[in-house]
Amino acid sequence: MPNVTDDAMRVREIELRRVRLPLVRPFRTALGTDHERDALIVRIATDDGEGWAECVAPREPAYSPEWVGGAQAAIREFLGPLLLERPVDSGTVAARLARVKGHPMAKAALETAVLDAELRATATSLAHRLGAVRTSVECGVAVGIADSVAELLDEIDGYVTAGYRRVKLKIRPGWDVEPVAAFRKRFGDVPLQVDANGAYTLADATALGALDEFGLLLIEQPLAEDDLAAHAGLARLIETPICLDESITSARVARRAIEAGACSVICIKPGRVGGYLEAVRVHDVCREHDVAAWCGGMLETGLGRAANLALAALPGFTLPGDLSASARYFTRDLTAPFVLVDGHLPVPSAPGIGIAPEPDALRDLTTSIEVLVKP
Ligand code: NPG
Repeated sequence: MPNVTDDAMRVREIELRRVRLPLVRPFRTALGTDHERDALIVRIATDDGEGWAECVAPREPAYSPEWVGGAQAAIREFLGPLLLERPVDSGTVAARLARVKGHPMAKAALETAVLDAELRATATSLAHRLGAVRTSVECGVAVGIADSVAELLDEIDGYVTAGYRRVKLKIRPGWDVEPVAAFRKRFGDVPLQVDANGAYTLADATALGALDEFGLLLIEQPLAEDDLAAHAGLARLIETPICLDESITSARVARRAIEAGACSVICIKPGRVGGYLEAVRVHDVCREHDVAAWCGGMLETGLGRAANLALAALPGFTLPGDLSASARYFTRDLTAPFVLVDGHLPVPSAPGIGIAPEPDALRDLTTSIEVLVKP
């Protein structure tokens, strides 16, 4: 295990706080329907100051094996004690936590909190630390499955009018060609991509090939996450570029997927790969192979969004991300709201992740608090 550097800091306390934010409209996907965001917010207290992070684990283990209650338990039982044990710095958090298998979203939250504390103490922004080259990023919007195509088009109309630079439609068998064709008819060549969350099989190749004529930017995770070979097979059968999300759990897997011909685009989510530092390594693999990348979203509050904006400002993020304004998700965000300006959101430039929860919002939205200290 790598040695901690002179910059190592002692984590005195880990606060695990659950917050509940109703969504402005239900978000329906092939995985289920979300009505609210039940998020785990991590705050660490160190000798050098505090650090904040949002754990992206969703309410149910439907996207991946992780869920918010499980992430909290993993931190309480195993990951938290490892972090509290002795001083640590951001570059060694992942190695410290590696003896616990899995739980990338829980690990990512702890690493981000350490990064935030470290960067605040040295007045450095996360964007600078990660290698950002932009001060604002182009935004896309993800649109859930609707009750009817007419309702879907109405919802999208609001987003296109608001200035989003690309739209992502959630699809599943029976809700694919029809909404895509209707979108093209109504919105012309507005950049469009679709996300299946693994709902198809290779036997659906003909149905997926029917999307070829619509000039989509990409189809995200059409098949099962553990089947790179099937994605490589599908890539030979359809023209729409294949993007992987759930399948990409590390930089090593990203390299393998690209080399296997399983994808030509990658959606990078820090929580899915265990943190922002590994997310940068996935980004580097994409650049090395000339593979397009974009930053995914998991209905984060402003806290998680701030950090995602820093990541999306790296040069290899060549497509708009699932990075939307606070108002697309919540009537009241946990932080000062992110507001879309000309289809872009600003990359936070203040130290650390560049934002902290608003005290009143934090108080009003909290449903429970648990504090871990060194035994
Ligand atoms: O804008 O944050 C956003 C939502 C983007 O569609 C989105 N996320 O499958 O990528 C996904 C999906 C998701 C949301 C997955 C929540 C898991 C939890």
